[in-house]
Amino acid sequence: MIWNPEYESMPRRELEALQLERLRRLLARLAERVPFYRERFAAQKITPEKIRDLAQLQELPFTTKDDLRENYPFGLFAAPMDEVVRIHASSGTTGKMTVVGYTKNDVAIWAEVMARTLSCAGATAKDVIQVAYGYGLFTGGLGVHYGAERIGATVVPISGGNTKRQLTVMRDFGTTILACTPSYALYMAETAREEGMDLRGLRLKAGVFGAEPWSEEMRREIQEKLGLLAIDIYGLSEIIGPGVASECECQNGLHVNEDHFLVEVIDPVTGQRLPYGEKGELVFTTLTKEAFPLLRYRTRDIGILYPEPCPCGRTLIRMSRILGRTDDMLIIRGVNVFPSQIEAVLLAIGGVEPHYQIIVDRERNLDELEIWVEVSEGIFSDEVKRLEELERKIRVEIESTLGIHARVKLVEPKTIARREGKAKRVIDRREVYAVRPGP
Ligand code: DLL
Repeated sequence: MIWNPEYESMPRRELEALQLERLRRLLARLAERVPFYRERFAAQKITPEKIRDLAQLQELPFTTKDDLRENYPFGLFAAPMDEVVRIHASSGTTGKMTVVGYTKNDVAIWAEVMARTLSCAGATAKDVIQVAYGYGLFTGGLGVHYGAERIGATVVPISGGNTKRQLTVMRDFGTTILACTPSYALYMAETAREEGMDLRGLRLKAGVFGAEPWSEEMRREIQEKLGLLAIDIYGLSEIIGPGVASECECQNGLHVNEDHFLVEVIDPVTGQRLPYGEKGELVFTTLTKEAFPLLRYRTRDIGILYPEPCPCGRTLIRMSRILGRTDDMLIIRGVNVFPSQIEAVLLAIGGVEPHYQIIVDRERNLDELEIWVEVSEGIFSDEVKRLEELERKIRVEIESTLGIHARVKLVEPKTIARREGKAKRVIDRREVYAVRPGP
């Protein structure tokens, strides 16, 4: 079902006129309320009022994750704090969080785009939606929650973790739609099998899975083991959270909610816009957000745009699944992790060398993080007890900074291979990015 046909199936010409009108309003708001943008427009001699055509968007500057970091925490907000009703955050490159804010109206728009997303998966007021994304600063839990309430479905806000209880709830409450990361869905399936429970015999009909990369092969496995339609949903905190784009029942590309988020694909090296069908970095402009609007935000996510009409009747453009990243961000159990954060923790501890290796693997459908660290000569010849203590300290520090558990292995000096040129710090054995580009 299409939640809001007026916008989701709007003729392209009308949609583009609406986008232009909203873009102009956005530029005025940025120039008026955000010193960062005002100064940037002035320095580049940009007069926002002169933008009269969507193609002119290409003349406007990008916003990057570094810009967010430099304006931490609220420097880019375009609404006074008394209008901000919610804050969310995700991890940033150097440990500084990316902080985002919402006005009442932003929360309402978020509920609207999430209602569209859930409707894409066939949700109606009759459904029982189990929200197993994390609640908290992460946008997954509350994002799905508000969308599900907007539809009038029955929401089960169980959050992540406690897998056996998830399964009991799924069976006893008659969950029809599951919302979690794709890897957690597979982990649930495996736990169910161990418990002698057949998920295919339950009432599950669809799942909205995202927040991390997955592949067509994983989709097949999830659909078979859980007996449901697995829908890919995409979003990022900076833009709104989940609700930026979602697959429909055709499972052939994700419709971008373009009346709220204008999407472009650019060459990540030159910054030039690429034609439809070409692979590049996804860039979003928020057209309606009040508290935290962003102009041409570079996501570092790689994808392709497909303008061809979709059989579902939505006219919103489709993007491929995410095909990679332009940076080295890893997503481990749904948490965004930058190798630089791990490095910062290690170097602050002392007794270890700046040589380390990060190994990410998937064991029983759960991400495992292992860190090999070289210790200094002096320490290595020490007693076992001191080494164990160091290992423990690193583990605890990693857990408290990144919020995820890591296995730590101390190795002798000079055991980690040195490379000329770029060090290969990360070995990711999960093969999460799809080989095929999509529709
Ligand atoms: O992960 C928002 C979200 C929650 C999306 C629940 C979907 C479901 P962040 O924590 O800011 O926000 O992480 C955003 O996650 O730039 C992508 O690299 C990655 N990502 C999100 N959805 C997908 C997806 C949420 N469907 C970052 N496929 C993004 C691949 C995804 N990667």
